[in-house]
Formats: sequence, structure tokens, C-alpha cells
Amino acid sequence: MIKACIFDLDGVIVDTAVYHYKAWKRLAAELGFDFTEHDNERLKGVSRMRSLEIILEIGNVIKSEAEKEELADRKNRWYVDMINQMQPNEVLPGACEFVQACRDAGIKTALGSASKNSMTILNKIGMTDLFDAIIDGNKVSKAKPDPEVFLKGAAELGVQPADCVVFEDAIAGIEAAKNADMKAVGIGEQETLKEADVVVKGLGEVSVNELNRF
Ligand code: B16
Ligand code: MG
Repeated sequence: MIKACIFDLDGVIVDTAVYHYKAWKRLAAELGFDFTEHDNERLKGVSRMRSLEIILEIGNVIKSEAEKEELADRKNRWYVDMINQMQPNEVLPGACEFVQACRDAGIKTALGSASKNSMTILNKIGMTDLFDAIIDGNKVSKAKPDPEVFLKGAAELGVQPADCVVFEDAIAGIEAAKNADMKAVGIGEQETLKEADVVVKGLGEVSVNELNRF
């Protein structure tokens, strides 16, 4: 019996990938190489530091740990400038309505994101109060596909993992949900998110009545 829904943020509730892309592209340009939209796909659901390492690999650039910290901070400042301008109309179609419908049906809701900026984003889009628990990059030490983020979400909600459904757009996120012994709904393409129990294009396609059928 499903008692809780846990939502990834980027790619499920909002499309912040576009802002991550602009900021990483600007950093790559300062380092003297190009970073394409195709490359950006590799960063979805991946932590900030791991994203930087992937970018440095693409540019064939080697940096010390201290330099990496500075580069990640620089990128994050540009990213934060952009997300500070976000508006409620940037919520992906049906996302707000579906989270609210879960709550109306007595199903608990949590955020399970790798981002350390999730509170800024939720406040800007006006969805902070729709989540009973918020687990993000500030609360976890192990990145997806480790199940930590989702297990912490279930624990904070007081719900058993088997009674949770995770909504995720990244392959590593679907793996994390499976590693947590939870149901996983993929948001995106069937060919990409093969391990998910079901794949939809967005939360606008899901209804609360279906949750126990996944
Ligand atoms: P930050 P999610 C992830 O969000 C993004 O998909 C990923 O591209 C980003 O690097 C990561 O958050 C960390 O974000 O730099 O804000 O801490 O999909 O887990 O909600
Ligand atoms: Mg995501």
C-alpha cells in the first residue's frame, strides 16, 4: 500500500538543467573549451563536484582539489543568480497539482534531490510547504545510485521503503530507488529509464489512483 511519494527536483518538478547548463558552459568557456547540450545530459542527477570532474575530463583539464573547489563555487554563484530569478510558472506541467493531489489523498510527500540549492528553488516556485520532508544535497553524503537520499526521506516521513514511490528523471536516481527497495516512476524516455517500473513524460500524466498499480 503506497503511503508516500518522493520526488526528485531537477527534471521532475522543475527544469533547472537549463540553468546548470548555462553556468557550466560559461565556466568551460573561461577554461578555454566548449561544453555542449549533449554533454550536459551526463550531469543530470549528478552532484556538483562530480559534474565538475566530468567537465574537466571533457576539456582535458587537470586541476588541484583547491582549484576545483574554487571552480565549483564560481559556477554555483552564476547558477544561484539564475535560480534567484525563478518564478512559479516554471514548475513543470502537472507537478504542483500532482503533489497537492497526493497530500489531499493522505499520501505523504518528500523531496529527494542531489541539489544543495533545493530550498532556494522551492521557495522561488512556491512549493516549499507541499513537502512533509525535504532531503537534499545538504543532508546526504552518498550520491545516487546510493539509496541514502530516498531512505532518509522514508525515515523522516515514518514510512517503510516498500510503501514509497520515487519519481525520477535520471538513470542513477531510478537505480537509487530500486536500491532502496522502492517503486520507481521514470520521468522521460522508456529507452533511457529501462529499470523504472513505469515511465511517463511528466507528472501531468500520473494520477493518485494509479499509485498502487505500479
Ligand atoms: P547543486 P536533482 C541535481 O538535481 C541536478 O540534476 C544536477 O545536474 C546537479 O549537479 C545536482 O542536482 C547538484 O546541484 O549544484 O545545486 O547542488 O535532479 O537531484 O534534483
Ligand atoms: Mg533529476
